[in-house]
Amino acid sequence: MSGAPLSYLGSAGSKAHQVVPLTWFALIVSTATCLIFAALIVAAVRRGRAEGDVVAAQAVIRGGNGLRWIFVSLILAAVPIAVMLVWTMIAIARTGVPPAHPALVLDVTPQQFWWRIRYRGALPSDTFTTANEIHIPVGAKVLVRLNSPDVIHSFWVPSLSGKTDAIPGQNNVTWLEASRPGRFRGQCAEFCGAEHARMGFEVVAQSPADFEAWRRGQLRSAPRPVTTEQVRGLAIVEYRCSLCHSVRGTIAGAGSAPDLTHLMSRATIAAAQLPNNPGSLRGWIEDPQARKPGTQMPNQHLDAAQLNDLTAYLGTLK
Ligand code: HEC
Ligand SMILES: [Cu+2]
Repeated sequence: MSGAPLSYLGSAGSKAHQVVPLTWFALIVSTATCLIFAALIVAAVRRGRAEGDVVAAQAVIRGGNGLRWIFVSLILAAVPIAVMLVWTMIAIARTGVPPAHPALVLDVTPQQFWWRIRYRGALPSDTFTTANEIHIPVGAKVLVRLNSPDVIHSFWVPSLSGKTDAIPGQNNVTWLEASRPGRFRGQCAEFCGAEHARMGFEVVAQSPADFEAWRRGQLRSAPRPVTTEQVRGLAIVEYRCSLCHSVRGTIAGAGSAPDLTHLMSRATIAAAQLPNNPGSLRGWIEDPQARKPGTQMPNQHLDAAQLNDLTAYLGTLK
């Protein structure tokens, strides 16, 4: 159950560690209550049948001490509710306030239907943009600043953190801290249009050394194309794709679509919908609407030779 990608019954970070035990407590208490009530109702019905006509004639018999049961059950109900109330308040206090001194600050900008992620560094040269895959070091408190350029979306990584809306014109903040390495699935949790359900992302929690290696890799510009295929591929990117995408180190510098500079370093494409392999990449570029109807990337009507050149070039963007 807690192995499902979007399960909220397992936790991998300090925020979720606060919430998951409370969830189990509420689940167990409510299930037990339902079962006890069902059993009592069945017992009452059977007892009524057994006593036969006497009960039928006198539906309500006010016996000696019936009220006592009501008091007892009120107390029995009040105890778990009070526990849940206090426990919830503690959990909110521990998860609600973002860290004052985060180790990492990310600007996450969800838009129809993918996630832009900007890593802020101390210097402009330490700042870079990527998409749909958030890398964080294990044990670091990460501040996530959310804003939306179009409609309301919601940032949700069940095993690390609850939902926080991204609202146009408003800066919302949330935070993450992973307690172990792993890949954790995230999802847009606010209906935002046709492909809302296919607007996923992944959080990759890594050891600080692996994270640093990844970060340095992301800061690099794209390598120059080498083969003639790759050279033609870059020309197509600059001519056909640079309206929306950017590849740092080339003249493609637009920001309305995922940054492709290190496309090959990501495990998935199209907001965690397709595995990132040459076949699905080619299929995506050939006809994005067939893979993700309603996506904001248009069909470029490229022929087979152009698709070959493009995939050859995109393959170099590691
Ligand atoms: C009109 C704008 C536009 C143009 C032109 C465009 N794209 Fe896109 N592209 C997008 C958008 C928007 C997305 C995000 C789609 C989504 O996930 O819903 C995208 C996604 C992608 C992705 C997946 C990236 C990822 O990490 O998920 C690739 C690869 C890609 N485009 C390649 C290309 C190539 C190659 C071209 C040129 C032949 C191109 N695009 C032209 C808008 C565009
Ligand atoms: Cu969304």
